Amino acid sequence: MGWFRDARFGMFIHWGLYAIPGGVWNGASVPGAGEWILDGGKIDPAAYTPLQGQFNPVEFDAEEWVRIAKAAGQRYIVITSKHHDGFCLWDSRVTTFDVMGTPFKRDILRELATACEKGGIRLCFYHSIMDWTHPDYLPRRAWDPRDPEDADFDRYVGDMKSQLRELISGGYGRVGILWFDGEWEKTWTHELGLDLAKFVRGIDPSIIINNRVDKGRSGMAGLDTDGEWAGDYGTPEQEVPSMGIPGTDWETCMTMNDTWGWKTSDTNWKSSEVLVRDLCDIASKGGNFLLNVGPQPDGNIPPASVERLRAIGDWMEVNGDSIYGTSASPFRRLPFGRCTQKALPGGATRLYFHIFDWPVANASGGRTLVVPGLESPVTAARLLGATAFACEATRTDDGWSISLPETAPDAVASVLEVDIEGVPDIEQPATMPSANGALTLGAADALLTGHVRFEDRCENLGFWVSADGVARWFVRLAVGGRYRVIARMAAAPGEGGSHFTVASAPSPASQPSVNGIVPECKAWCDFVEVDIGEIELLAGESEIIVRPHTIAGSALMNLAWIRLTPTDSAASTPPPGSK
Ligand code: FHN
Repeated sequence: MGWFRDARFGMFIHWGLYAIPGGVWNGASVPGAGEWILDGGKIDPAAYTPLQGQFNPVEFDAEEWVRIAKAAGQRYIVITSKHHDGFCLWDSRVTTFDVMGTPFKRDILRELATACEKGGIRLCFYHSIMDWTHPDYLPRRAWDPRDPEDADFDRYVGDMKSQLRELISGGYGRVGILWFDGEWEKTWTHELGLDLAKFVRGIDPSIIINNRVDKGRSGMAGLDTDGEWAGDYGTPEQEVPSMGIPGTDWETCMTMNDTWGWKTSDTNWKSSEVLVRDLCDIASKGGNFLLNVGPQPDGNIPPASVERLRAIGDWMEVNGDSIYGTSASPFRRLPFGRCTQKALPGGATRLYFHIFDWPVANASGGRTLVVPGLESPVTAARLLGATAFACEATRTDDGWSISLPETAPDAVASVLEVDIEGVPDIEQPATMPSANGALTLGAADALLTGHVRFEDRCENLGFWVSADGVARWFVRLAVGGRYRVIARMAAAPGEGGSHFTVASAPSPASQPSVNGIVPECKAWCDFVEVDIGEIELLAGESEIIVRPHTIAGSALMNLAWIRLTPTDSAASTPPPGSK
């Protein structure tokens, strides 16, 4: 996984026959992503496959694509060798439904492999297990008039293996990743996934295989559910995990608009500012960013995509060291942006702070960045991309404060490089009791994993649609004791009745958790405060963890805050392990 972790940033390419209709069929716009038009338009495969006779991307230039990717700072390319429609972008001996059967008659993947080899970019292949046109794939689309009795799924798997062998050993260079997809249908099983991974490894043990070869993926969150699954890394799609996942390799794949394959009507482009910050956010959590382009039927990458990639490349030109070869932030959270880190020779560490919010002027008119909780001695600080400015680092009670110039070198994300002695020693932020001893755990301070997110609308945790959604806070107490738990929450009419637990860890002997029931309110933001019982907390640092027990409606609840108020029976509970 070494090159994968170093690369951090890749280009996803979704290209095939679906680029020709571009989301329109028989004059009507077809809902859904461009590459799903056969499905979205309920098109008879026999009416779709003739698109092969129209595929003639005369402006395709593999070297231009590689130049665009390199200029963006992308270090690998994952291209659809075959998407769900079954059309093959290379000269396959297994089928005539390939690029050699088109007016274009050129092996696109071979040209791209040559250009990648020349340009020093790793070439990887996305390969769909699901195949809507192959005569032996099952299940067929419901509207497909062909008789499924004629299909032989084992024969389909054999064909897929033959095509993978063509791609791995057929002169397309050293394949970096096999990016499987379309593993979700019932005909694809865990056993077949294990077998396919073993087959690939048997040809080239160095190929990285994503987790979609098997059945372990937890939906669009992309990471594996518990269990032994094949695949080297997780694949969150169109989302970034709320927190880093120590010990897990993962890669977020994302479109720049809403479609993977070209769709003429999709102009909902993310800004380059959002994409740069997504890159920083993903790297700060130890992940890779696979950013997609959907080339047009003429072979050009859409200008709107090229424009964004150029902007990202300009940023990477100056700040790429803060992304490539870095690992996840040692900080639970930072108020001003993100952080990545790199080990330096001799045991020191280089921290890269991505500053999204430039500090406002302090009383003396200067600007300082306070890095909360950093205990390690700072030996040097340097602002990337800035004209000569000597950053001064000063130790404070709250961590380190580092002087900065009035103007940020980059309005989107300025990078401050800070060298420290040894490995990072951080006193992580934790909620402390207020004057009356209460602990208020607000939605904005929660550390989130799974399907739950912070919503600006009512400053709440929401979209809590799955039992894997967990919110946690860290609290620090001088003495332990018992606390009354009040939750400020809401659920729309008909959405009440869900159950959740509030637990502390480490768990004291008595009362480590309490259960709550979500009330039905007038709306998702019509909050009520509910006393859900008592919990005991130990002295020292504890985690307060809120997780669903049963979700009665479409979502657990909207949660504004949890408040822990000392009860009269507060008893001083010594910290764990103390005498
Ligand atoms: O159905 C595909 C979709 O077309 C696209 O290829 C994405 C990219 O990861 N994967 C599947 C949807 O999850």
